[in-house]
Amino acid sequence: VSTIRETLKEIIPERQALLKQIKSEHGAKTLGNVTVEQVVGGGRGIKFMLWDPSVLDAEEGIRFWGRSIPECQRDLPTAPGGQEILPEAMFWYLLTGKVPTAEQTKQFQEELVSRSELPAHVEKVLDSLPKTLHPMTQFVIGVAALNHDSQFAARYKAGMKKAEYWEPALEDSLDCVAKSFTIAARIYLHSYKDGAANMAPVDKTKDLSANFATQIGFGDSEGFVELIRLYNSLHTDHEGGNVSAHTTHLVGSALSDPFLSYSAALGGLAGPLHGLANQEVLRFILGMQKELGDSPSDEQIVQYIWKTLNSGQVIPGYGHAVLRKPDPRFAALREFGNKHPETANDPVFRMVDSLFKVAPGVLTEHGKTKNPFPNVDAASGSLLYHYGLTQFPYYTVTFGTSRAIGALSQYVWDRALGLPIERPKSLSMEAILKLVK
Ligand code: FCX
Repeated sequence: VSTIRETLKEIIPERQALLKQIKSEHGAKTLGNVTVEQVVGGGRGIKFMLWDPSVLDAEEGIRFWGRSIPECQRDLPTAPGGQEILPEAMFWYLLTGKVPTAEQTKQFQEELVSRSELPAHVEKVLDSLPKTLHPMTQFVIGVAALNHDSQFAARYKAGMKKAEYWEPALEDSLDCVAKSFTIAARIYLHSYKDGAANMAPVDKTKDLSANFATQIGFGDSEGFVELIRLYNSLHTDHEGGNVSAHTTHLVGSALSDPFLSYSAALGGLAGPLHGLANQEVLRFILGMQKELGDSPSDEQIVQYIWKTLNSGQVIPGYGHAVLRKPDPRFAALREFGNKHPETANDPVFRMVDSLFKVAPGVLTEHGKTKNPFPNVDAASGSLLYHYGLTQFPYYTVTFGTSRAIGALSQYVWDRALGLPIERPKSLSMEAILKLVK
């Protein structure tokens, strides 16, 4: 069985040659003009960054190395007896563009799980934080503290050659993903239970999701474990321009190690317009349930949405900077909810479904958002809530364990391809006026 290192060693020269060819044959060609509106409008649509593991189409949604979500669900390995993609298999796939065999998946899973224990200093730092500190802030701190043992930082200091960068970048990235699951579990026990002193030790025969579920006390629920596998596979990557992926790429371009790069990304994921939206969705749905009861009529939901919009708030879980159709990640989570009898009849999940029926119409009539459809955050929280993970300020942490997989896959490629430090041009208003005169 070839390992992840051997597989990458084989592919990297091919991709390096492809990039060289693209640069030499097409380097001077243009990919489009940049308008003033784009510069002052968050860079929408500017083709700016190289990002291999996934590409987002506005109509169709995300494709991972060319495969849609249903195609990944068809082709990627699951846990024995399970139905959902294993995040470990997704990680291999995002790193290499190749579907891992069952053997490779098993070996890779074992390697990741064996890396998932935390250094004592990280446990100490996490356990010393105020329990009331937002779980995402704890996550930022925990991941940054892993930098203490960064192989990339140590080897850079010792004078490593540029051609070798990807190797310790890979080692650190595997550590960062594996340990993020354990950090996440520790944060949960610290914030919402009696602390992490008695946290279950890692079971090396199980996958990252099953270990995480056991550590936070939900290991007996096969439905929950499968949800965590699906959740962690779906949130991995959404091309490079979103705040968390782009931050990893940007900070990494200064040759900051994977831990520092991903810790910075988690700060962006913690924003309400990005990953924190899944927490906001649950707050919104529970507020609606409290006011309207378990089975409100469509008309009542429409009125509730208007009330929210008229008070100047956004409808969390709806809209997207790139997508113009319902998010296929939402569709996959909704399908999960509908296919399991226990979730299908859950009042909070049903509420998500009822909202989906009417919200696009209201948002269209409201006329502001360019995309009135649900994004990934619209359904995910209600499923976690069903299984008893009811502390919704925690939800973005589960997004964060997953996003590490995609963002750090590209981090490894950034180093393998020798991409330079990122430094786009900014302009003052006066400079813009001078240029457009
Ligand atoms: N409810 C109400 N108004 C909305 C809206 C929504 N769900 N989505 C967009 N709008 C508004 C914007 O606030 C903006 O208003 P303004 O002109 O007064 O500033 C206008 O519509 C145009 O915005 P638009 O171009 O459609 O969207 P952007 O690219 O600027 O922003 C996000 C995209 C996702 C930030 C936006 O749709 C939003 O705020 N949605 C709610 C929060 C959310 O669900 N975020 C998660 C997104 C994602 F899936 C993730 O990263 O996790």
